[in-house]
Amino acid sequence: MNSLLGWFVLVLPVAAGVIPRPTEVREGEGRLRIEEGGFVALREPADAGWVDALSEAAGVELRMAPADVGAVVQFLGPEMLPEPIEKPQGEGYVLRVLSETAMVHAATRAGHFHGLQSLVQLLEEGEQSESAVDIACMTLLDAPRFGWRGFMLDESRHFSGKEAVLRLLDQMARYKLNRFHWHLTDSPGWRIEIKRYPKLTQVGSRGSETDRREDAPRQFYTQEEVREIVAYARARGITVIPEIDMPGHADAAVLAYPEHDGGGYKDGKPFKWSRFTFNPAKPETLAFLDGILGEVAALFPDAGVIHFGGDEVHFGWGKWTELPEVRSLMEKEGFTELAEVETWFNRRMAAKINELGFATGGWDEIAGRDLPRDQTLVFWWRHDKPQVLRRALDDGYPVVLCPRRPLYFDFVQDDSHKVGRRWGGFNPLADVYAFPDSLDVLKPGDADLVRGIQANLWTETTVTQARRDFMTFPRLLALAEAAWTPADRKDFADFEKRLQDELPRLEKAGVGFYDASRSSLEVER
Ligand code: TNX
Repeated sequence: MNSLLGWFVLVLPVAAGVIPRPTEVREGEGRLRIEEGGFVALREPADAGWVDALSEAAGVELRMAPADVGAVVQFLGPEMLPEPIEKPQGEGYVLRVLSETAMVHAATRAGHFHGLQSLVQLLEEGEQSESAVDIACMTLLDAPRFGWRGFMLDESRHFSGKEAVLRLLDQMARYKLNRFHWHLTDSPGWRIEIKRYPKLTQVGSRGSETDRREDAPRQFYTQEEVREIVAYARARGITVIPEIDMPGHADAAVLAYPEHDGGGYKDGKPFKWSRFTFNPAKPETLAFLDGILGEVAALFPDAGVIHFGGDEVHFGWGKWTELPEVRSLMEKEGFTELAEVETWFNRRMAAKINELGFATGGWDEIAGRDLPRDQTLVFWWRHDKPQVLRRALDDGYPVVLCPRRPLYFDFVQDDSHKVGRRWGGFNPLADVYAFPDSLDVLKPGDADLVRGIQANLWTETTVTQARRDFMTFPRLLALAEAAWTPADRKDFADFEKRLQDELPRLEKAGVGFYDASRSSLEVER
């Protein structure tokens, strides 16, 4: 019986559960037992929350170690690693589970934080008893494939609100995602308080894609809430990137301040959003946008990047020819096409963002505008235009890959689903997982410029939080593994197995998801 048990323990797969899959797992000998009341030695007392996270995962109460006490979990610098193990850098970590103690080695707080997440997942799947948990000994040597592992949330079409955002950040942190791109403004609603321009939220925050009533409730983040969310994210290793979309997707702002209207005619024809653009050439409008960007810069001091949209104006907006300020700009600069006006506007606003100390993020329309390569980040979204990505890379722009297919989470994930988008196909879990190795426009020499990958949840068709969850999970987990795990360690069948063990944990955390093995029904609203 004993020998049978021993054999059984030996063949138990090591680190079976960790998502995203670690770069390297070395099997150890024996098991580590963590008892009730065990000590955790932190690097910073401010990270006391890590002890709670470990306690919850272990199912036993652990305590912060006083100095010089033997701790069962220790966060250490890379210098404490025994020689033959390569020292972790940046966001990398080495987690050594030995029979007496577990040690997380890293050079940065982010590295320690990622190691913590792996240890939490190991403890959750450990052998838990009333007063102890035990886990197999092993060493994880782990580091991310990409530095930019992002998720974008559209708050304008439908508003998520603070509670949902904090919960999303918790989930992102668990799976080692590190960029939260916050799409805060768009045609249906303006969602961030700007003190200098109070009407942006008094007027512009009312309504949504599906609620066009003039007296619809206001929905936005106060500056205090923004600061709280940014700090919450920072504590979890996540940088929040604000997006203020311009010159298009401007209806909500223009409704509040009509003097900045650039018009909403598309190629001479009226369309749904009648105030779609800002006036791109009016000095007062540029000053207004500068004022907004100034407050945004102060609210997101560590963002590194301010995203200014730049999408879907299609290289000049038909209605602009009617604006006197545009006409005189064209005359003064000798422009013959509206596309030149859009380029001029992009360059003007990018210069402001750079002056504020940030790089400019923009949708892929901004490539080809000769913006400073070292201060611009291009978000490639038009999957049907691989040549745009190719050209941006050849031109030397750093890029984040977030093509509609397979990384737009407003696209359906199962062929039977009806409400979400499609474009010659849809975005099943397996396609998210296979990205970006499934892409054929990349060349080996692009590695330095490809900063990473990101999924975008546009919310036109996601009215409720239940549906936003349904569209986000479990694809967020596939995204996380695609962004973190080296290509040669990716294995979709193995991921699916780990995912089955993970779904009950999502459920416990109150997160909804799509699971074909239970029901293929779509959460439609
Ligand atoms: C395109 S992606 C847009 C968004 C929409 C999305 C819907 C991008 C830069 N613009 O405004 O919400 O498609 O899938």
